[in-house]
Amino acid sequence: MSERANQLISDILRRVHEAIVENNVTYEEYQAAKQWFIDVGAAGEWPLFGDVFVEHVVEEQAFSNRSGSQGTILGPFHLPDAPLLDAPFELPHRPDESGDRTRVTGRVTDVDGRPLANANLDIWQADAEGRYSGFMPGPPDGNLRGQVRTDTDGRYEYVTVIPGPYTIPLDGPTGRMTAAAGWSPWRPAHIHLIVSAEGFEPLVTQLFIDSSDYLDTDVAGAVKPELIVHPEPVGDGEFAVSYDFALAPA
Ligand code: MBD
Ligand code: FE
Repeated sequence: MSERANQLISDILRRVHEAIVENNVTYEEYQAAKQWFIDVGAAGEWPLFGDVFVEHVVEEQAFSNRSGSQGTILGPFHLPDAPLLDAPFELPHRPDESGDRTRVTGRVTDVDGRPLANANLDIWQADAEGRYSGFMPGPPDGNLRGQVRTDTDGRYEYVTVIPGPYTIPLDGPTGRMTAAAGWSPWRPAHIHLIVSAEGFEPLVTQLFIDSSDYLDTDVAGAVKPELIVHPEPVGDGEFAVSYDFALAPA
């Protein structure tokens, strides 16, 4: 028996019990909730549900006192072992990949601004239609997933396309719950990154595109103002974004 488990489980159940009493929950509502739990499991949506509705509070709590750049939630769509890219550092994509072509550049430093050479950036994102490779029909395996390393000045760059906003599946139990509550099911357009370097805390974060809808109504509650970027047109229909990451010591 773990005192931590006793404390946490008791506290969560007490709050559920209080919600039932305060809202006069009926037997019909209890049976519907039980069926909904079953449906979430059958649909394989517990990771989605957790990362959309719970993870942001864990992230804020875990890292509220960390120095360096802001992080945000990991979400359910990271895959390990994305290819390490060489110049010209283009995330793998289809020949006719839609979306505005964009070069992302910047530096990785420690919290005092000293450059970190050979830091790793593990990058993944949805395509222009909001679909993640490996999880949704459409994009081929590995699409818009890759890793790059910083040079001796701590500089990195990669080329991608601006992702589209993402909606949680509307026909599944998580989407049905969201619709029942009258909430928006959308996440604003974002690029995921894990920035890591020897001797530093890995930074799990996202960059949000400032022209996207839903920045103020992210269903996952994961937008932070410091993480919103403005892609600048650089001609020929292409864009550029610059963003620097400062890593906290391990
Ligand atoms: C996403 O793309 C995402 O980043 C999160 C956190 C949850 C659902 C979909
Ligand atoms: Fe995402």
